[in-house]
Parts: sequence; C-alpha cells; structure tokens
Amino acid sequence: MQIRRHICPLCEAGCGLLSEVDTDDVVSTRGNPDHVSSRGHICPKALALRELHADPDRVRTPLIRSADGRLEPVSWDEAFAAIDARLTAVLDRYGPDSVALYLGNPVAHDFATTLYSSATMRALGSRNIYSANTVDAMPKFVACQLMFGGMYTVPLPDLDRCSYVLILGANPLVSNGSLLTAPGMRARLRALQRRGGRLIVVDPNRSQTAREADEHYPIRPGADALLLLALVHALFSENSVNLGRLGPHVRGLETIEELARDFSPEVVAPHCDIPAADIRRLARELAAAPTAAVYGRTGTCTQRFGTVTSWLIEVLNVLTGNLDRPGGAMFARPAADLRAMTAQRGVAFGRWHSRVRSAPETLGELPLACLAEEIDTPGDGQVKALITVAGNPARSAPNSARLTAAFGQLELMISMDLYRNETTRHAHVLLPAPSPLTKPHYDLFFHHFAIRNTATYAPPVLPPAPDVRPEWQILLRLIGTVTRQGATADLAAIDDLVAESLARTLGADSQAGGLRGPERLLDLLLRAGPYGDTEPLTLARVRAHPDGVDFGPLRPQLPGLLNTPSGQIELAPQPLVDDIAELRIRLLSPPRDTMVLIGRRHLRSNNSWMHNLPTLAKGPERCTLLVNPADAARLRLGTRARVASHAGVVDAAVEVTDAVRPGVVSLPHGWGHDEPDMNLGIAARRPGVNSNVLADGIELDPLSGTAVLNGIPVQLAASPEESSL
Ligand SMILES: Nc1nc2c(c(=O)[nH]1)N[C@H]1C(S)=C(S)[C@@H](COP(=O)(O)OP(=O)(O)OC[C@H]3O[C@@H](n4cnc5c(=O)[nH]c(N)nc54)[C@H](O)[C@@H]3O)O[C@H]1N2
Ligand SMILES: Nc1nc2c(c(=O)[nH]1)N[C@H]1C(S)=C(S)[C@@H](COP(=O)(O)OP(=O)(O)OC[C@H]3O[C@@H](n4cnc5c(=O)[nH]c(N)nc54)[C@H](O)[C@@H]3O)O[C@H]1N2
Ligand code: SF4
Ligand SMILES: [Mo]
Repeated sequence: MQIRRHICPLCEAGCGLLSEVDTDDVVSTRGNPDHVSSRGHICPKALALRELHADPDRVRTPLIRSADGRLEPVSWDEAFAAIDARLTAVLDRYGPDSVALYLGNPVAHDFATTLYSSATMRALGSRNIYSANTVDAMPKFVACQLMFGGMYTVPLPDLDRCSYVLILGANPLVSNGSLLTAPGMRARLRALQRRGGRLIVVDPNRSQTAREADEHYPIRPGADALLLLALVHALFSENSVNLGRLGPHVRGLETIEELARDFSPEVVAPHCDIPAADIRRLARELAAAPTAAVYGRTGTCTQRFGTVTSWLIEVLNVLTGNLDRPGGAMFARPAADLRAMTAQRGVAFGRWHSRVRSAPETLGELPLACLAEEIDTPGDGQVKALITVAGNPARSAPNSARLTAAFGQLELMISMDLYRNETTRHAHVLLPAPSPLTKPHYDLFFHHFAIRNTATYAPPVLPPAPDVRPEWQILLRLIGTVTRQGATADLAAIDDLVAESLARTLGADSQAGGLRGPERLLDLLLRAGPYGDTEPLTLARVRAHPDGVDFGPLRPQLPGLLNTPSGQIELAPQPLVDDIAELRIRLLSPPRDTMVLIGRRHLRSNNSWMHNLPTLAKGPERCTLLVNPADAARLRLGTRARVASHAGVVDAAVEVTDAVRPGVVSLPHGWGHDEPDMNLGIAARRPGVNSNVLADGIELDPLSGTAVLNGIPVQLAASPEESSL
C-alpha cells in the first residue's frame, strides 16, 4: 500500500489529495493537510474520482459509427485513419472554417489539453472556435481586457485579509469559488466574520453562501448593473471616492461620474428591489471599510448586461481604493503565466464575425449560442465537421434542442470524452479520455485566479490504461491531419514544432529542460515566469516540492501589470460606456413582472456530468425547480410544473421554498439524461430535465457574445401530466 499525492482536477479549488494505492487501484482518498494551498480541504466530489476511474459505463476504446449507425469499437490506428480520411475530405472540399472546435470546461483543468488545444487551433486556422467561455466567464475576460489590458488580469477578493466582501451572483460555498481559487471557502468566510468583517450577498436565491452572509439582498434577476451604478452614484454624491495609490494610473474618472449621474439609488431601487437607503448604506460601508472587495460570478455574467456588470464591479473596487491593495481586490502572479503566450495589446474583438447572425468574435472565439445555426444553415462557410474536447454542449449550450438536431447534419463529428452522453452519442468517431487519476496535473489556468501564489505539479496517481491515449496526443494527431501529414505523421516531430513555437514566443530555448510533451511546454512557461531568482524556476524545481511551492500572499502589481494601449487603468472604455444607453432605456419603463428562470449548482454535481457516480448520485433529487410558496399557491402547483419559454418546454419536479424570491424560479443546468444511445446507467435512473431547452440562444450580452442563461422569461403551470391523473 502506497500513499500518493495528487491534485483534484474537478474544480478551481485544486485541492491537494492523498490517495492510498494498492497495486493499480485507489483504495481511499483524503485531503492533504500539508498541501500549500488547500491544507487538507476536500469535498465529496474528490471521493468520487475513484468511482469515475472504475465506472464501467465509461468509454474504454475508440468507437466509430458503422454503416448501420451504431458506434462500434475499433483500434486506435483504425480510428486515426478514419479521422484522417474524413477530416481531410471536409477540409479539401469546404476549407478550414468548415471545421468547428468546441473546448469544454474540463479542458481548463488539464494543462496538457489546454496547451495542445491552443496549438491545434493555430494549425487548423478555423474561425469557428467555441468554448464554455461564452456561457460562462467571457464578460469578465472582456471587461478585464478593456480595463487592464489582459483577459487573465482578473481581480479577485483577497479573502484572507479582507474586512468587507460584497458578492453578487456567485455561490462559492457550493461552487468552491470561480475565477477564485480559495480552497476551504466556508472556513475562510467564517474567519472573515470572526475578525469582525462582513459578508454581503446579492442573489435572487438565498443560496448557501447567502445563508452564511451578514446581509442578503434578493435582487431582481439581471438588475445588478443598475445596483452597481447606483453604488457608484452614491460614492460620488457623498464625496467618498478615493482612488488611493492608483490615482495617477486611472483614466476616465469624470466619465464614470457623469455616467452614474442618472442612476441614483432612488431611481434604481424599484428596478432591483433593493431600498435606496440600503444602497446608500452599502456604498458608505464599502467606502469606509478598512479593506473591501466586490466580486461577481456566473449570475452576473450570463445575463444581458454581463460585461457591463463585470466592469462596474471593478469600477467599485477602483473607486474605493481597493484595487490591488492587500485585503482588497488583487491580482495573482502565477508561476507559469499564460499572458506570456497571449500578450495582446489593445482590443481583440470583432476581427471576424459569425457567418449567420454576424456576431463578433471575442478574444478569438465565437459565441457558443451561434454554433447550432452555423451547422444547420446552408451556404458558403457552413460548419460541416465538429470536434468536441471534454464538452457536452448538448446540455451546456442554449437552445440545445436545435443544437442537438444540428449534430445530426454534420458530415463529421469527432469527440474526446469519458462518456457516451447527450453530445458524444452523435459522434462519428468517439475517442475515450483517460481517467483523471492517470493524468499529471498542474493548475495552469486557475493559478491566474488564486488568492495565494503557489505551484504544484502532481504526477499521475495510477498508471495509464494500456488502450487509452491522453487528449494531447490525439490533438497532435489532429495537427498531423490538418497539416496534411497523414494519419501516421511523426508525432515527436510535431511536438518539437509546438515546443519550438512556444519557445520562440517566450524567447526561450525549447531544449533547455530536456523534456518532451506537455511537461516540456510547462517547463518553458515556468522558466519564462516571474519566480526565477539566481536560476530560473523549472518544472524539476517545482516537482521537488510534492506538497507544492508557496510564493506567498498576493502583492500589489500595478501599474506594472497594466497592458492597455494607454498603460493606464481604463475606467470608462468606450464599448462599455456605450452599452449604458441600453440600461437607461430599461429605466424608462417599470420593471416587468413576468416570471423568470435562473440557474444554480449543487455540491454533488459538476455541470452536466458526474451524475453517473453512485456516491454523488445518491440522496435527494437535485434537478428540482425552486418555486416560492406564494407562486406555488397562486399557480396551484403540485409535485411537477410545466416551465415554458418561447424557446422550449420542460416538466420539472417542484421544490417549494421561500429561499427563492417570488417571481423567480431556479433550475440547475446539465440534466436531462434521458436521450437514447447513451451509456449512463446510473444518471438515467434520475435523469432530471435539461434547462437549456428554455434558453433561446438569441439573447446575448452583445459585448462578449455570452448567452443569457439567467433571467429567462418563463411561464409556469401545473404539469398537464399531473393534472390529468
Ligand atoms: N443554463 C445554464 N447553462 C450553463 C451554465 C449555467 O449556469 N446555466 N453554466 C455554463 C458553464 S459556467 C460552463 S463551464 C459550461 C460547462 O459545459 P461543458 O463545457 O459542456 O462542460 P461540462 O458540462 O462540465 O461537461 C464536461 C464534459 O467533459 C467530459 N470530461 C470530463 N473530464 C474529462 C477529461 O478529462 N477529458 C475529456 N476528454 N472529457 C472529460 C464529461 O464527460 C462531459 O461530457 O456549462 C454552461 N452552461
Ligand atoms: N459543485 C459544483 N461546483 C462547481 C460547478 C458545479 O457544477 N458544481 N461548476 C463549476 C463552474 S463551471 C463554474 S463556472 C463555477 C460557477 O460558480 P458560481 O458562479 O459561484 O456558482 P453558481 O452556483 O452558478 O452561482 C451563481 C449564483 O447567481 C445567482 N444568480 C442568478 N441570476 C442572478 C442575477 O441576475 N443576479 C445575481 N446577483 N445573482 C444571480 C444564482 O442564484 C446563483 O446562486 O462553479 C464551478 N464549481
Ligand atoms: S473543492 Fe473542488 S478541487 Fe477540492 S475536492 Fe472538491 S471538487 Fe476537488
Ligand atoms: Mo463554468
């Protein structure tokens, strides 16, 4: 029996784990008390890694769709030969834009897939690049690109030193933090309160985090930008704006003051359902707190004013002097810094547009909401082939009914996944992904958003299964195909080219560490990173500390980190200022009283997957529609309700609770495991319903292309199935 250290790859907390391994099996898992950042924290999902590893429903061999439409097992050589022949045919006939790529959420949790998918995108040269970003954090990335000059230059609440935290549209006690790596959230928030600090939560649902808060404001969904403008207004009208040290580095202060003038707390109050006196008091407290941070996540992003809201959150951090100061909203300094790869100055939006609705590209991607129409609308430039990597867009994308139908029209669909699920059941070639326990781990992406600067590399816990290849090797094969080297191209040579290209960008030597594959790329990034002293930080030096290296708490980094064309903090970027006009229009009419749908997450679920693992699947039904008692009584709802939007209809199990405010219903996304031809035996027993048939994919945050997934107008009635009983 051996104890092996590793890192949980399932969420952004990146907890250090200790697993007891007996020959080729994990017998038990617990939190690693010595891990530099998580200090023993763990949640139930980590315990399910073992079940995931052993799940008999996982895809174990490559599968190809045969003439009779069934997915049949084949060898890797056969799979690659088929991919090469068919992808080459599509490229020859229709060109690179006809091939779309979707990168799912787990890609961000796998440094190897992150690095090689970006190489694949460059080799493919398609404009049809999609990812979970445009149903998630793109508004925040756009706001930060415009304000600070970098999509990874994202402020995060310095939780352990903060004395006042205002959270909007996030539920870190359940999500464990998003663009906020801070394992052990409950203990951190309690410590904040114990040292006399205050936690304020703004959320239409009294979430688990709201329940722990000192104050909770059940805002009307989508009204956050108005609330934030009113807070800005109050700071100016009470003369409490104080930029502190950053004063000389801020541009656009007068514009902000002018913009907020019409949005007094009194004007805004009925639109967000928060009393003006409370708004004024919040502004006063925010200004007076010794240190404070405002933080927002998915609830503030996946709405019509997602980018404006994300921007105004940072504006408040600047106006109260809290940006970049200890205890305020600070920036991480990762050991391997992706900004070195993407040092784009200025704006990277609208360099191309989607074919059908002409939606602008944002930071290299098109809105996921556009994918269905790009596949099912005939004409020049139509998407004919789709490659999905670790994604389940049939459940995560809006208007998923149309997207699901569109999959059937593809000439070629290649998927890399752990499961045959709602998306991958449509693949022509389905390639099995390795169990996470057989992969090395380094939090390349999430170290950019961590409340403490650390670095941990964890080797695989278990040896790789003999018949499974990691995604990065499959991606190298795809690079071989799209660069017309055939199905048997020399992968080592392609890998050298990928490394040389990265080394050139970094001004480094690709041979320096004597490594290959993803470890070489990571090593190059570490060497180019900020933590070399007399000698560069290398992967070998990080690996010498299996519990992780600690580079200490966050430190102020402005103005050095700014990469805007002006070299200053852009407090009032023009595209954001322009969108305020639309908010003014909203103020002209009274708020509408239609019922709206919002989403939520559960500790024992992970987006659209992990529903097939017994440890997590047990317990009460998770996919329920939260309905306020007043609405349930008025509509005479029983145990199920019919929820209809203009995009679709679902019949969901009802959970009556006063946690959710009247006029709002809450349904988690990622459910509806009742499609044919999948292999999800446990999940199918309690399938739940797919909330994304209700999101139309038409309404976007125009500045980021992010779909509106919160605040969807719906009609609610007792389920007809139930009424007829
Ligand atoms: N209505 C609504 N929709 C939403 C959201 C919402 O709040 N409301 N949230 C959005 C957000 S924030 C996100 S991030 C997206 C997520 O949506 P997706 O990007 O689709 O990601 P997941 O739903 O997490 O699905 C992950 C897929 O990857 C597979 N997988 C897991 N690990 C691995 C691996 O290591 N390798 C490979 N190859 N496959 C793997 C799983 O089996 C699953 O099929 O959903 C979005 N959609
Ligand atoms: N256990 C678990 N952890 C996860 C995930 C998971 O599925 N399960 N998913 C991971 C992923 S991909 C992500 S992106 C993160 C997301 O992390 P979070 O953003 O922290 O998680 P959510 O639960 O989506 O929180 C969004 C909150 O916004 C509220 N909300 C909805 N509409 C509005 C609105 O208009 N205004 C305001 N102010 N609030 C609103 C919702 O009620 C909800 O409480 O979590 C990650 N961690
Ligand atoms: S909090 Fe996240 S990283 Fe930590 S054990 Fe749970 S799922 Fe894994
Ligand atoms: Mo996400």
